Amino acid sequence: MATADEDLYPRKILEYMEGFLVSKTLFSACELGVFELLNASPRPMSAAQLAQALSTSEDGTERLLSACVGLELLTTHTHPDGPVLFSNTEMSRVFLTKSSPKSLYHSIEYSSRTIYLCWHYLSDAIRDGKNQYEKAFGTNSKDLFEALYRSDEEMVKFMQLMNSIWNICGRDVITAFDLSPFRCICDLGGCSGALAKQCVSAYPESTLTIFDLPKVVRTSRQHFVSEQDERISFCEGDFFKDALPPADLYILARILHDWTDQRSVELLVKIYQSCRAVCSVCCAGGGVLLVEALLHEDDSGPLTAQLYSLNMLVQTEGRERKGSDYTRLLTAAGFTHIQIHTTGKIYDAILACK
Ligand code: SAM
Ligand code: ASE
Repeated sequence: MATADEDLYPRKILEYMEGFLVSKTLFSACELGVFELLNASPRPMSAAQLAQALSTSEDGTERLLSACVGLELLTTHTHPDGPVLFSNTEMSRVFLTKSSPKSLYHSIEYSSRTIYLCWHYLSDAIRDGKNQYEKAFGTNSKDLFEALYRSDEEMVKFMQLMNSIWNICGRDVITAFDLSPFRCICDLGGCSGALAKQCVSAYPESTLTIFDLPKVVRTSRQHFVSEQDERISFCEGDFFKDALPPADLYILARILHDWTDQRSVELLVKIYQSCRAVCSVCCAGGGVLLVEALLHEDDSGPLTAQLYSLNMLVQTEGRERKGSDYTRLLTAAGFTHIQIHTTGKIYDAILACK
């Protein structure tokens, strides 16, 4: 219950107003290598030692470390006659160091270097109703992914961003439904293959083809998917222009949210036409699995999906949608037996059959 004091003290507004200070503190600590250095160090370090090793000012470093303690990203150790010493918290060690299997380092880097710059033009994006690449980066390509991949370096950064989240919540979306009847699966726009790896590990009888643009497939082969992932193969192409590889199940993870309703239905119709009719257990035909951050039907949340929808406005041609919106798009393309599974984490799953 709100007390009189809380009515007069706008705690939430103050927190929102300065929320970016938190993001920027995290970005800088990651970019400067604070968590990496503390992880490599055999013992806790003082601000002076960190400043020396990172070639940063002692005063600035002290303030950054102190803010990281407030954010519970670092802990302190005090000794009566020595300086305060800092070490990583368990959360920082698991999620902020580059080599950890659950690292979010590259997501944070992409947020800092790309998303933060795009959000500088959020008001313009809302006014114009379209992404702001031209203002933010001087790119005037009409093709969305030519703008997103404006250099090879930027493409690799985007792929690293796409890669990291599936090590944290990929299993939940892949096992939201029993996909074992689908033996031949195609991950359209499968990118770095992180979700594909989760899929073949959860379904030992299935094989998976990653379909993506040629330069993405080349990079994925070189840097992300090893030869040991024997049940994963690749196919280069454009899913709007080229024939799709035949499959029992198509996965579209974070694809439709990049595109308008019209382009989404166009892609779903193509999938409907090339989807094989094999599964007699769960439904009559082949299927499609959508993986997206679903909005609640009554617009009440979740906040993450609402904010992601604004991000889709500044960065893409699409939006986040409700379960009923995806049902409408799938139905328009001919799909039936539509089942929605919300996971309580960022991404949810929708299975539809032919
Ligand atoms: N499915 C991945 C995931 O969830 O991590 C990646 C999603 S990412 C937002 C969109 C993917 O679609 C990128 O890998 C991009 O290269 C691919 N893509 C975009 N346009 C495409 C097209 N016309 N044909 C094939 N792939 C495309
Ligand atoms: C896309 C997904 C993302 C296109 C651009 C993107 C993400 C960030 N930029 O399909 C991942 C989701 N995160 C946010 C903030 O939207």
